[in-house]
Formats: sequence, structure tokens, C-alpha cells
Amino acid sequence: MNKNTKSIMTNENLYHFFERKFPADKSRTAFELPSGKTYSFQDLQDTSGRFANYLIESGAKPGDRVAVQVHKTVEAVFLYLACLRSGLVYLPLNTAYKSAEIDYFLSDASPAVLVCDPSNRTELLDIATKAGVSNVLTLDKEGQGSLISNSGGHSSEFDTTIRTGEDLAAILYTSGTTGRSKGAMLTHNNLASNAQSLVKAWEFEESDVLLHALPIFHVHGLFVALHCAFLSGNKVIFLSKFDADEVIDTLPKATVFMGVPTFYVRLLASQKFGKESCHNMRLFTAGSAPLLEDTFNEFTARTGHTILERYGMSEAGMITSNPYNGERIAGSVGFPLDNQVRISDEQGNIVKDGDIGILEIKGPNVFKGYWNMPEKTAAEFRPDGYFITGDMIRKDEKGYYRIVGRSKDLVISGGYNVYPKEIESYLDEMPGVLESAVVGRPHPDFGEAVVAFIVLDGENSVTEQDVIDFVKDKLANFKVPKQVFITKELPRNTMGKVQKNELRARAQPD
Ligand code: MCA
Ligand code: AMP
Repeated sequence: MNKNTKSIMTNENLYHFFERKFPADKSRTAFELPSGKTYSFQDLQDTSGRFANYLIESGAKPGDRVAVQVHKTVEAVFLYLACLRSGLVYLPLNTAYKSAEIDYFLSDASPAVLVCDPSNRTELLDIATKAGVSNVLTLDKEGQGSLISNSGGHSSEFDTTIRTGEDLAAILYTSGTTGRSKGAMLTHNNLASNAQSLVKAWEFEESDVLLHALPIFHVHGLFVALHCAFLSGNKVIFLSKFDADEVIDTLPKATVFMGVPTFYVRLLASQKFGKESCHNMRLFTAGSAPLLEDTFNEFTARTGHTILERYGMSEAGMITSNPYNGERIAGSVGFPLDNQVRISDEQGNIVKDGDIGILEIKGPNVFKGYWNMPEKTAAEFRPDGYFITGDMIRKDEKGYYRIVGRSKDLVISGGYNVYPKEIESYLDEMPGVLESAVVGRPHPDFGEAVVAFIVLDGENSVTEQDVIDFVKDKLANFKVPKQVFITKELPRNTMGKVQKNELRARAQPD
């Protein structure tokens, strides 16, 4: 057996898996922009190969992390693919994160490379240097920057690095209940197995055209959407962000669309959205946050299509899905995909059928653990290997899974997760603030919105706006409270624990 044959047989690199599913004719379009500009599968292969050669030749080694905080461009997707190909571990960061948040991620993950927008380079350089990052590169909104110029002269031929399925492909930071973000370590096999399940469950075909409007720094836009397209050799119409008008105008060219519930709320708010825009569509999926029954029903009435709601998390990709063929039920997240699930109480005892409990999962999609946090990892797995999701679930009489709440103190706003503890710890540091409590309240556009209750330290003149400005300076915009209530004291139970339910009731919009 020659060396090449051996590597083809043993390589479990996710890129290698994708490559085998790309269309035979590489001149076919992989990405199309609203401007009409296209990128073929050959472009994808060449540019990711060039980036991979450059990254490795400039000193990064397989297993090193590459932190990326850039706008959504096709070049950023090629960078992701280059990391996979070269065995580097991709670490995407929300573009809304501020320096203090980036500081934490870089010092925790100690990446070898940081790729950022040129406008942030100066601000991030010190932080990166302190964290030991040896190469700070730029990539802008137009897909230009030092990543492109530095890699320019490198070969586009690159032999995809051999990886086992257990090697890391990506680290995704997910906020933690303690306020400290945790880096979920995802392997090549985690991502490959989940992508395969979705392609099968949602019946992707090479002829599909995916309209992509999600950000590409989270599971939904990066893994769920793009992996389905790569594994099916689809064309992706790539929008730089969600804009309802642009989506409505482009939908007639697409067959599949994926969104967070806010996307659907915004589409329905437009008078021009209706059956005509959807005549080519075969599938709309929703997830990342609960889809309201009203939105589900109104969508069907307006378009004749039934949204397929699915459920997942950074640590496991997609866990359950409503059926592609079969009844999709409003308020339910369907049935387990290719993972084992069980519903247990806090102590880990399996609850009776129909009772509410915490969902526990086990399977090839479940992550390897939290980066640098062996104790936290151990605490979130049962001794028999089941991961405790923290989501409260009930299996209904028809066998559909329904999310009824969360055992974790979490707010999901427009599909972004916000852990109150993180905001509270910033607010508690604010001069003039004695203590704070953050809760979510219903929001017509974002599903839930963050609001804060503040107790002032003595006779202080801190205003609501001061509090908002203070947070805005330090944290990503989606974490900034939409409203601040200055209150005399926080309600507590006899154990001294803040009663968030009472605050949620007080925070209800009029
Ligand atoms: C923007 N703002 C927000 C949010 N987004 N506030 C709360 N929640 C948000 N999600 C702020 C802006 O900074 C601005 O504040 C004000 O709200 C209005 O901004 P707007 O222009 O309306 O926002 P936008 O730029 O249109 O963004 C809204 C959005 C975006 C398109 C819904 O948030 C989005 O793309 N969300 C998708 C998130 C996602 O992909 N989640 C998947 C996670 P100001 O006026 O003060 O500046 S993956 C996951 O959860 C799991 C694994 C899963 O199951 O998929
Ligand atoms: P993340 O931290 O981004 O991985 O978010 C994962 C969390 O989003 C899950 O643990 C759920 O609480 C929530 N989530 C994802 N999909 C849904 C859905 N369809 N309905 C309700 N919650 C969801």
C-alpha cells in the first residue's frame, strides 16, 4: 500500500470528509454573493489550501488554536476550512465582543494566531501579545487584509493533514453560569457525525441552494448551515448579515433557509413576505431559541410552509429535530437525532415518562470537554458518560420532546445566550452600585431581552443611562440591558438567595 492510499483510508479530518462530497465538477458555484460575485468549489479548495500553507509555513502547528474575530465573508469561511485542513483548531469569536471579553478568550485559549478586523488590530495587539499570540493577521469586510497579502505567494496545493476523529477541530466559547465562559472542545468526529445526521434527517441534495443569513461564529451559522451545504455539494447564497428585505428578495433563488426565531418574526413583520417569495423553498428550519407558537402558525398561514424546529447546543451540535417527513409540532423540538437521550432529575435518576427533567445526552456529537477545565467537565458528565445539558425537557404523549425551561440561569436574546452572572459581576464593580440582578423578560423581536435591577450604594446619583453606558463600554451589545430598574433592595428568600422569579414578574412589559 503506498503512502497516499494509506492516508486516504485513515484520514478522519473533517475537511477530507467534505472534499469527498464536493461535486465532481469543481467549477460549480460554492458561494454566491448578492453582488453576483461567485466562488467555485475549485476556489474554495485553492484558497483554503493557500491559507493552510501560509499558516503552517509561518510557524503554526497542528493542534494550535487560531482565534478569529472577523466580519462575515467567504474568505473567513475559507480560513475556517484552512484551519481544518491543516489540523489547526478554529476558535471563532462573536464580532460584538469587546476587548475585555477578547482578553479572557485569548489568555484562556493561548492561540498561536489571531485574525481580526483591521480596525481592531491596534487595540487587540497588546492583549494578543500578552496572551503569547505570535501572529496577528487582519481580514476586513471586503475579504482583504494581511491574511490575504501574506498568503498570496503560497501554493494552493495542500495535502490535508491527517487527523483522527478524536483530534480537536474547533473550540467554541459558551457562557457559563458562574460568569466565566467555557471553551467547548469539538472534535473532527463530533462535527462530521452531526453534519451527517442533519443531511440525512433534512434530506439535503446536491441541487439544494442554501440562503445563509446567520453569523458564522456560532454553531448555527458555521456548523449546522455550512456543514450541510459542504456535505451535499450545495450552492450557498451568502448574505453578510440578516436583513429582512434582502432575504425576501433572495428567497426565490433558494430551497433551504435556516434562522433563529427573530429572523422569522422580522420576515412576518414585512408586508411583502408571502407565498411568492417561497415558491422554490422546500425547507425552513428554526432554532437556537424557542420559536413561539404564534410565529409558527402565522408562518404557515402566510407561506404554506411549516417551520421545522430543532434544538441543540455548542457542546453537542444538533440534538433533536422535528421530522422532515411527518408532523412538525409547534412548541416541540421533535425527536432525538443520532444520539442517546434520557430525562433525569437533579440527582441523575431517570424520571417517569411524561415528567419534566433535565435532558442528558450521549453520542458521537457530544464534545470532548471544556478547554482547561477538567473539574467543570467532570461535573457536567454523569459517570456513565452522559452530558447534562441543563435544559428542562418533557416527552409528550406522541413522543415529541418539548423544552419547558432551563435549570441554568440563562437568557436567550435574538439567538444569543446571555448568562446573567457575567453582567452582574460587571455591574457589581460599577462605582455607586451595591448589588445587581439581571433577568430576561419577553421581547417582541428578540424573544427575550436582558433587564437589570440595581441597588445603589448609599446616596448615589447613578442613573439608568449611566448603568447602560457602563455595560456598553465593556460587553457585547446584546448583553447590554434594554432597561434598568433602580430599586431599594433585591427580593431574597430565607436562605438569602435573590428571587429572580419575582424580579421577572416585576420586569414584565406593561
Ligand atoms: C443586536 N442587538 C441585540 C441583539 N442583536 N440585542 C439583544 N439581542 C440580540 N440578539 C442590539 C444591537 O446592538 C442594537 O443595539 C439593537 O439591539 C438593535 O440592533 P439591530 O440592528 O436590530 O440588530 P441586528 O444587527 O439586526 O441583529 C439582530 C439579529 C442578530 C439579526 C437577530 O442578533 C443575529 O444575527 N442573531 C443570530 C444569533 C445566532 O446566530 N445564534 C446562534 C447561536 P444599539 O441600538 O444599542 O446599538 S448557536 C446556538 O444557539 C445553538 C447551538 C443552536 O441551537 O443553534
Ligand atoms: P449555546 O450556548 O449557544 O450553545 O445555546 C444552547 C442553548 O440554546 C440550549 O442549551 C438551549 O437552552 C437553547 N436552544 C437551542 N435551540 C433551542 C430551541 N429550539 N428551543 C429552545 N431553546 C433552544
